[in-house]
Amino acid sequence: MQISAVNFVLGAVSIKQVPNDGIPQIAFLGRSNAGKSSLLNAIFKKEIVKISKQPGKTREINFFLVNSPDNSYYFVDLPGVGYAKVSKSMRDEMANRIKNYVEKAHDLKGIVYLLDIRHGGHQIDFETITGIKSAGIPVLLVASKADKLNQSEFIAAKKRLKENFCLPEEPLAVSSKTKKGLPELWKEIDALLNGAENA
Ligand SMILES: Nc1nc2c(ncn2[C@@H]2O[C@H](COP(=O)(O)OP(=O)(O)OP(=O)(O)O)[C@@H](O)[C@H]2O)c(=O)[nH]1
Ligand SMILES: [Mg+2]
Repeated sequence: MQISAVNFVLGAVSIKQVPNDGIPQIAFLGRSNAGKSSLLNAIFKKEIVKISKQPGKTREINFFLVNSPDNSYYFVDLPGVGYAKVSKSMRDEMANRIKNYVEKAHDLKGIVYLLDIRHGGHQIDFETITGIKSAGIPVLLVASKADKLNQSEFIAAKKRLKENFCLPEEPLAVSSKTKKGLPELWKEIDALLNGAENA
């Protein structure tokens, strides 16, 4: 997909602020520090999304309006799930914000769920993915930070994720640093936008 323009539209803190204008939305979710914001910058080919070495950086539901020559979409950067180093009330508030969004956003077509390729999946990942699926939203599981592993570790990690998450095939692995897997990710996002079921 060709992008002609990307603009930050708003950071929503409640479902009332979520755009409800019929433009399809694709959201990016995963544990804090999984690389959601970096991946969006890599897709957009510009540093429009704030990232930081400090996990828990993204707190709002951030909407980016993406224009391609034929269409418009929102790409949505969600707060990280399960970040331990914020207060329990803040963690609960963010979990509720995500849950409300996933359950109530009319135009949400699918969620790209990022997992750091070096981790096999945590309890919070399994729980969150189950929650999204029970809300009827398709989930595309994607392994992030592929550049962090050597070839044999990479092969083993993808196999492990397939087994742990009972996937029909090995997950797509991407790197925001080297741009590995980004063309394939576009194809998968296109399928979500066109209503294909995943994972
Ligand atoms: N080597 C490498 N580092 C990455 C990659 N993607 C992200 N990072 C680094 O991982 C850290 C976290 O990245 P973010 O994109 O902020 O992660 P996030 O999932 O948005 O984090 P929260 O906003 O806290 O939920 C940053 O230091 C990034 O530079 C990648 O593909 N390769
Ligand atoms: Mg972020």
